[in-house]
Amino acid sequence: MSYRRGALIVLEGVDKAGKTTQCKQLVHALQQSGRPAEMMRFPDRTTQIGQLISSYLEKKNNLEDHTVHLLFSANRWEMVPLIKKKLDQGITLVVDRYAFSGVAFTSAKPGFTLEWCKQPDVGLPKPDLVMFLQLNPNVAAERGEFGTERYETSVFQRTVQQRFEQLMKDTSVNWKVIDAARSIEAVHNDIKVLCENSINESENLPLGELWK
Ligand code: ADP
Ligand code: FDM
Repeated sequence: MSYRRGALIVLEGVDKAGKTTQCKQLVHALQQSGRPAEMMRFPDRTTQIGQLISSYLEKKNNLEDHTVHLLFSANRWEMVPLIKKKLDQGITLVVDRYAFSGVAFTSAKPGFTLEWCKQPDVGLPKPDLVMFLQLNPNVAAERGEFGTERYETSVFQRTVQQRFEQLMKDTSVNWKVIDAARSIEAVHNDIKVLCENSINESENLPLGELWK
């Protein structure tokens, strides 16, 4: 039986690494080359759970740290039926942040282990490819001031970067590190090649389960 699903592609990286810019360009390039592709982002602030998260990030409400971690995870789980449906339809999903941001950000807070933080996301659809946009915090700072949202401080972002580095040691995930300090176009070209290879490799393989 022929089975051609879309690929689940994730872009991760610290603030201002260029994730959103690159996700948009990648989706556009894939569509131009005749491959069905759509963008998703987490948190998805449009759902009820997403709205709670959004007002937490905007510091309009406070939530207990474990609670907000579980809400970020729930915000991914609520999208799983849609993710699976799109992939089954042959649509490649390009996702701006996923469970790796979830773990990296919460575990950067005092008292949280990587292991605890991973548990709620165990079993999510496993990305076929996770591209980590690597950017030195000093270069990121040149891309503009931090905004006013929660987590947007250089001290916190440095800890987040360390947590991402710990997560990238896990070889069960298909990580690719991209030098994000180059021009938008140079970064895009690398990402596009990796993504096209991943689409070709994944199309006949079943979707995996994350951290299982
Ligand atoms: P992120 O989603 O990772 O926070 P963005 O894509 O929003 O990053 O980019 C942050 C800022 O940096 C934007 O102003 C964007 O135009 C700029 N930018 C993105 N990629 C590059 C790049 N390769 N070189 C210089 N500036 C960039
Ligand atoms: N974030 C994002 C988390 O703390 N946990 C998560 O699971 C995810 C997906 O939320 F500071 C953080 C990371 C970032 C913020 O910002 C979302 P953007 O600008 O919408 O990506």
